Amino acid sequence: MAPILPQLETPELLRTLSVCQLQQLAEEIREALRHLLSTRSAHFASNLGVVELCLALHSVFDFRRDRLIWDTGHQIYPHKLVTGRYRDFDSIRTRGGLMGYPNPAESPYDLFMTGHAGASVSTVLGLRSGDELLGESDRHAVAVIGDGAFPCGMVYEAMNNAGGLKSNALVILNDNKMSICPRVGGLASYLDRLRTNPFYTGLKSEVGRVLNKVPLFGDPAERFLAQLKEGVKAGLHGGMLFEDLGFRYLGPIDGHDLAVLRKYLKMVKELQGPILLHVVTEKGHGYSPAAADPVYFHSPPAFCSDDGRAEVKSSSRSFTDAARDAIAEQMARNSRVTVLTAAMCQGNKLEPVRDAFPDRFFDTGICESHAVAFAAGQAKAGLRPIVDIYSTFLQRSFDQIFQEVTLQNLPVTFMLDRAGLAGPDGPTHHGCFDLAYLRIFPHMVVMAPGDDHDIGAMLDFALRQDAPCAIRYPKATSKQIDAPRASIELGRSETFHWGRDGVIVCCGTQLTDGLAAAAQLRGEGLDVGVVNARFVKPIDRQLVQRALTETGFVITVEEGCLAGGFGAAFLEAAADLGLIASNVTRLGIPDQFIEHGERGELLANMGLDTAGILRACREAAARCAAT
Ligand SMILES: Cc1ncc(C[n+]2csc(CCOP(=O)(O)OP(=O)(O)O)c2C)c(N)n1
Repeated sequence: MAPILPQLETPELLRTLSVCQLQQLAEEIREALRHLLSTRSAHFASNLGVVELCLALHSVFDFRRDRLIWDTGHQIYPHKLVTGRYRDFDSIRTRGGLMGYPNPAESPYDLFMTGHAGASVSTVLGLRSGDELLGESDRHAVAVIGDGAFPCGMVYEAMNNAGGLKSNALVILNDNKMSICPRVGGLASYLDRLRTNPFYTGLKSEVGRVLNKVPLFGDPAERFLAQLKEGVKAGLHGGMLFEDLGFRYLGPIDGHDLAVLRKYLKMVKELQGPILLHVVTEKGHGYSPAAADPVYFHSPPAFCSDDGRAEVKSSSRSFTDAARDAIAEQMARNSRVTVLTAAMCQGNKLEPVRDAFPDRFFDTGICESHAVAFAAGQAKAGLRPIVDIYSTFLQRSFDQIFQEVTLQNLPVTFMLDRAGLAGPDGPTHHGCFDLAYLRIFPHMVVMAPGDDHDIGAMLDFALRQDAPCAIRYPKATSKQIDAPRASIELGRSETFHWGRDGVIVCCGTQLTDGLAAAAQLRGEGLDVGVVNARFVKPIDRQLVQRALTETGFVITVEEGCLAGGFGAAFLEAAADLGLIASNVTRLGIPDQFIEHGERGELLANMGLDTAGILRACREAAARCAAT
């Protein structure tokens, strides 16, 4: 048969295809995904798992009017392929190309730009409510959410609301038994019980057969669905959680059987009130290495071999490795130290810590606000919890950092990974805001290591403080500065060299760029010093005083937003000290959301590399010379 995918300009065509043609299309989509992974790292296993679900949805609903939100959004690739983006697909996750997450600027079929888990049920409910109030109740609203995202607290806030509103909202639970790592917690066990229900396992084929005979609408369909539910309930030997919340529960059904999926979707389309359709899929479906190891294939490096594995390169150490090793060392030294992750054990490379200290390793699932409050409880009880978390996801815990941690002045340590530009994941994953949102809280100590050495030293320092501390570092290969190092002291920067003409004050790992720039400027006859700021809060006031009185110009450098960040803190300190700061240039992330692309190219684009620092120094020196 002729390939279908290249001809597919819009998803409307899907409604005219037979199940057989849809199956062929599913294969073509999987081939496109495999091909993509032969060129670059991308989300893979999750996308393989939703191919049939995506096709079934687009062939039953009309998402030009109906509403569809893919929770988190990392499993959006099949949706992109069938909504007119096949031709651009090879550009995905590259600068200027398609985003790896939903993006309304790319397509009207993407309603929200997302990347953080757990918001889909809320936004779908809001869309539905808006459509009802605006007289467009014919528009269906569908959220597809994975079992990893499903335990997010917000999902239950939304389900509670939906149950009360009795909204016509369809929530499809895509249950593949996995978050990035195997799912954890009580809800995971509950879903296991639903999945292993004898009614589902034993009668699966029977259901498929009966389903063909059931009319789609009206009383017979209702009776059929009621019977199914009774069967599931009987197998559960207990209450039905979702039904008790006001949802009508349907399933579990086979998420790779296009005929069954389409039949169910057509039926639920006609039903009133909130519905939870439980769809069982296999993460990595259709590519056996991914199905066998969905953790590795969640977002693997580009394929190099037939089994999809990447060549094992001489592994360069990353800041994430440095943080993990420092955590392991502290846990070995002190039995009160615990580590918490919110479903990011793999991303934070914590597996060896989990295996070495199973009693003191806590995976809360994708529940960042809970993780922080949980850590506060541990700290109050006398432990020394480390919350190991991506900068962007800690945003979910803003209020817990305020109330449970800093207001109580509890010694919780935050290790913020992926601080700064996260690269190809783009705006939802960049960690631009942490310096600004952490330094506002009384008691909080905020640090940014200048290199690999600082990470271990800062963690050691943090665990000796009687206060909350945060240490933020980027997603990058770690760098080590070859020079004698000062020990970490609260609120003290580290000066490598003082300059007559100017000083570069680096907050974070652009320190090596600052040193390289200063070395080059020396060759040009400019004496520019380099300082490792280390502390954003408390900021080193002695440094501020000296920089504004004993040298020509100051360049502050940070891989974080300029609004409220380190440079802003520097200017505030200058004002408090009554000093004029007109010779200060702040380099950092401008007041805009930053696109996706390789971290290096994004940094270069905003002048946060050696060349950018050089440029800023030369301009500042020229201004000084002119006055
Ligand atoms: C708030 C938040 N925390 C963490 C993540 C990182 N993350 C991305 S996908 C994922 C697993 C999601 O599991 P699930 O929803 O079951 O989807 P699957 O990949 O299994 O299809 C996690 C933890 C995130 N995107 N958002």
